[in-house]
Amino acid sequence: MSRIYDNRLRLLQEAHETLITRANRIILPGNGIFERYEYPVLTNEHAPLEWRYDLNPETNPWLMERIGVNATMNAGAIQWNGKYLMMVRVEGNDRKSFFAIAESPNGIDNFRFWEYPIELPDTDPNETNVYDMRLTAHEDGWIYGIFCSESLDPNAVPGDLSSAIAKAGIVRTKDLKNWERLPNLISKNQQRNVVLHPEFVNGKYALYTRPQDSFIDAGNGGGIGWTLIDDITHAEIKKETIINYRHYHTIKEVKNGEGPHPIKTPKGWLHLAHGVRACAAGLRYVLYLYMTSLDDPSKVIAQPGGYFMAPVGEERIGDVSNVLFSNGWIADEDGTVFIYYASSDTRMHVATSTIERLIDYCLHTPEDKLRSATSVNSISNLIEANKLVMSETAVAL
Ligand code: M1P
Repeated sequence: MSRIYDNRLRLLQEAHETLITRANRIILPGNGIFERYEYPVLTNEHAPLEWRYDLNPETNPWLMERIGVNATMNAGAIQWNGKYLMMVRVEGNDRKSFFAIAESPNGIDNFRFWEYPIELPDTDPNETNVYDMRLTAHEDGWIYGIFCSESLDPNAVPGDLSSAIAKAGIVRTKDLKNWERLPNLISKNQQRNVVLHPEFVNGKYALYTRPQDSFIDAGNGGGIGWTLIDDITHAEIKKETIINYRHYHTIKEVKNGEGPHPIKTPKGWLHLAHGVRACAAGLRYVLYLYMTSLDDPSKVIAQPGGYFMAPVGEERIGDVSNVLFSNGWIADEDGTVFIYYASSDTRMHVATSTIERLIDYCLHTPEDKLRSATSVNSISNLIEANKLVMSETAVAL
């Protein structure tokens, strides 16, 4: 082996191991609702060296990278055998995304990819790209993954190489290793951000949907939809109802999509979603929370106004800047919630909170009443209430 090869291998292995085993640090005091962490939990550099380098000194004497990884983003998440797993959207330098599982012992650092990426059953030669898988451990005993399956629009005019079709692909597994591909969701609209509810509703499978008129534009697609499915092995949308609408001059004016599947809490189903607005710099993606009824998961019972998380600092910058996107979170038995979110379509982060705090946030944050005057009113009401508390505290002292 040449000295160049030997030195580079040692440097690469040391740098990789140092990155993966780096301890993450909570950033305090935060806003009381959740805490961010100092380092991203996953970057393109976390991808195993074996995926990227030909490690044979005969065929790669300079130890050059042969297959580049561009981004690690938009990960589904699940707890598995006491470990925290992300189903990561890995994007290669060739722009193709694929899925790979990264595992951590504690949910906040030491995420390490499994040896191989997921080899999805390849059932459709027109399927060009796959991404943004939501994992749901359903009460039927299967773990489902629903993801976006993208292909070139067959009706695109000659020369238009951008128009695409988004469908919801469905896979299921019992061990996260062997995956069964089910037929794509049949829908009259294009679909992205489709999420399986973890319980049967009226004896049927329930899906959160996001109908859209075209690949990019929601068009008449009003927001987050809801549909009941008779047979998940031949899933078809027969009736779709919008349960969470887009609104003028809100964080979800342009697009509105469900994140991971909701978490069941004593006060209702807790939902994490993304809202999109347009501005001079392009689209701005933020995360928000809402709650639905335990009796009817399609009935909204709490909608705190504004965003829950928006990009800050380095999160603002990346391949698609000004984007936070989440399709994975994990609730521990002790009530801790690990929120996995991607920034700017580039890297994965974690934030932590608790079920109790997130419910409190949902139930006590004023709703967006859709006008500046009503927003000022909410602030004035808070100031008045605070004055009362402060004067009572002063009297007590
Ligand atoms: O680039 C931002 C996001 O754009 C799309 O989001 P949506 O489905 O809401 O339109 C997706 O391509 C998503 O993966 C991406 O992060």
